Amino acid sequence: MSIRPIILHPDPRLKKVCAPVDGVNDEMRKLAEDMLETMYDAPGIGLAAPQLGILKRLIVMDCIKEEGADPQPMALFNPEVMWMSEALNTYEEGCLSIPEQYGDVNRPAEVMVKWIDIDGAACEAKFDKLWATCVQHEIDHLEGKLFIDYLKPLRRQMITRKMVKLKRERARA
Ligand code: K2U
Ligand code: ZN
Repeated sequence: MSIRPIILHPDPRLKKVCAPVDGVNDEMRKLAEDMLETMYDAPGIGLAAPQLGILKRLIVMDCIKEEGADPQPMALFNPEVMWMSEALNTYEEGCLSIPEQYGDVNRPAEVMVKWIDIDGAACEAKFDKLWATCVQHEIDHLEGKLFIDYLKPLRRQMITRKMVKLKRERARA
């Protein structure tokens, strides 16, 4: 298992539509493990393959935040939203590719998602609360969409300008 560097916005790889995973093989299982290790190290509650520069439709999540509760790591290959509730939920989102920046995003409160799991089995489940927000945030990454795309243009531009400055400073360090 290895912790891999997380790509920071702005980066063209974060704006691409990712290709489906054709077959859950050992290479894809290793990638899922590395993504989970990278996510826990960040720390975060979700991570999408394009955030590691791999333009494949794979996301990982573990939205269990209660101290002492058992972790609930999930790897979802080729996730698809099959149904969305009409009810919406607002959550102040962040992103590991846009550190220290937050903004309110409205999303459907519940979603039904189907995917292929780490054993290659077809799965389907309904997500609510933070899991629903997270799975939609991660599937957006597979479509090249970031949470800042839901914010007002001026706020999005201000965040992007801050990230350009941060990346320039990190490159100099
Ligand atoms: O995709 C990512 O960058 C991972 C995000 C996922 C996420 C963002 C907003 C709301 C839910 C999930 C990171 O986990 S951001 C860090 C974080 C940690 C705890 C709670 C919310 C966000
Ligand atoms: Zn993100």
